[in-house]
Amino acid sequence: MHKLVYLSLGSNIGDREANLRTAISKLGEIGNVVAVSSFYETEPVELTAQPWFLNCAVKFETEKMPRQLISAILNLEQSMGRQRKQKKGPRTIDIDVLLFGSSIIEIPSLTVPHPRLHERRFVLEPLTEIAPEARHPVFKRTVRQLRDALLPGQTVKKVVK
Ligand code: PH2
Ligand code: MG
Ligand code: MG
Repeated sequence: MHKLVYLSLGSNIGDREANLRTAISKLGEIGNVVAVSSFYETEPVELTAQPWFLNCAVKFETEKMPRQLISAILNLEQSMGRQRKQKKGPRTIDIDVLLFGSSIIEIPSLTVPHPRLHERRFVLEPLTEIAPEARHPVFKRTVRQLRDALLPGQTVKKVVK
């Protein structure tokens, strides 16, 4: 039984666009990439003294269970040279699980829905592009409603090509 999963991808070290594209192609080894949002140039939040990010959202199908999925994702990040020097600091690639079907998951390595999903424009703007009607299983709001309820502040710019 496959599950529909939404992911947030981000990079702010090196060739950010190439990093996102490499990660998306490697995700194809873990499951099936169904849709990819535009790429967004985004102001860093939480830890603000770092370079701007390139972020996108990915719609993804996988047969893996949550524990297997997160371990495959961590391996993927590692294979792309991700180093964990500073919490929320600069990274070549970060892949976060936003939604896993309509499941609510609380295990040491993974909390789903992502605990900060609803307050991050860099997540909700790309996610609204590919999944406006997906529903947050805790807040019972759609992604579009969460996006529309964001307070102004964080700058995100769609990269137009
Ligand atoms: N990731 C963080 C912290 N802050 N800011 C932006 N704009 N994009 C990110 O992906 C991001 C961030 C921790 O994972
Ligand atoms: Mg993250
Ligand atoms: Mg992460």
